[in-house]
Amino acid sequence: MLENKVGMIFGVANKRSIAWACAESCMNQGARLAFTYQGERLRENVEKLTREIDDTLVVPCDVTNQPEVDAAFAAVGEKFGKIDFLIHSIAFAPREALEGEFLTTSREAFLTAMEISAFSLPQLALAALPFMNEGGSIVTMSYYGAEKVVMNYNVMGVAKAALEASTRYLAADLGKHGIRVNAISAGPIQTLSARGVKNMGSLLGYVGEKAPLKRNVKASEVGDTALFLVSDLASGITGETIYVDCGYNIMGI
Ligand code: 0WD
Repeated sequence: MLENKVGMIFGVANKRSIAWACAESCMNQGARLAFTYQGERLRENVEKLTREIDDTLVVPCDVTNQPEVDAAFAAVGEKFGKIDFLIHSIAFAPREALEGEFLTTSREAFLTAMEISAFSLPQLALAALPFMNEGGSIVTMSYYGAEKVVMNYNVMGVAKAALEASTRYLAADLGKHGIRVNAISAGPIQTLSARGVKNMGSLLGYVGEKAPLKRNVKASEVGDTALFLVSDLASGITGETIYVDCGYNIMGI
């Protein structure tokens, strides 16, 4: 399905990362991929995970470092000559902002969460534009806390709301270039980032019971939806937020 397509994957921290599930789904369908990692801390993990992959590229890219972002795109452009799709699967907020009341969020935590979790989407889309000369597809990861209050999710919910709005504005800007932009609103999954949210364990239990499918979603299911969105099967879809949450979001009382 993705033969001759080149993708750039942001947000692999380890094998549990949603970005890694997306990468596996896309590679199974023939995509060639470039991976970025945030800082030396994660370099070894990503290099180990990607060691067996033929024809790949692994480059550092911390989104708070613009020269590093530019260098990452230049390296991918040089190796592959183009980018067909981009998976944006990164977010961050200081741990102390992910518990207690939203009311007391510091200016610093608010701005950090917004910069890394929301601004990075238009930032990376702009950097990708010169390389998406045959059109393209951009997919980002959101969460239900963007639209409803989820205890402890706090400033990350506000950042996800900005991310979903950014998805729509980018879709409007980039449609004329044949570039589609969509978000996946994933149900809770036990990953490194998720462990930063207080009481994640009980949230998983609650959601798994209440969701129509009576379970939590798997990272591979999010990966397969990302595959669909970057493939030509989704050629008429842009600006959407698609739920991959075992149906949790449709439930009322
Ligand atoms: O329940 C979940 N796990 C859900 C996650 C439900 C719904 C949405 N999401 C979202 C997250 O908010 C995030 O946007 O999915 C995305 C991926 O999250 P993940 O796979 O759950 O978490 P993880 O494996 O930790 O990947 C996120 C990565 C970072 O990992 P750590 O844990 O080291 O912070 O985002 C990257 C980093 O690799 N990241 C950055 N990348 C570039 N520059 C930066 C940065 N400044 N900061 C974090």
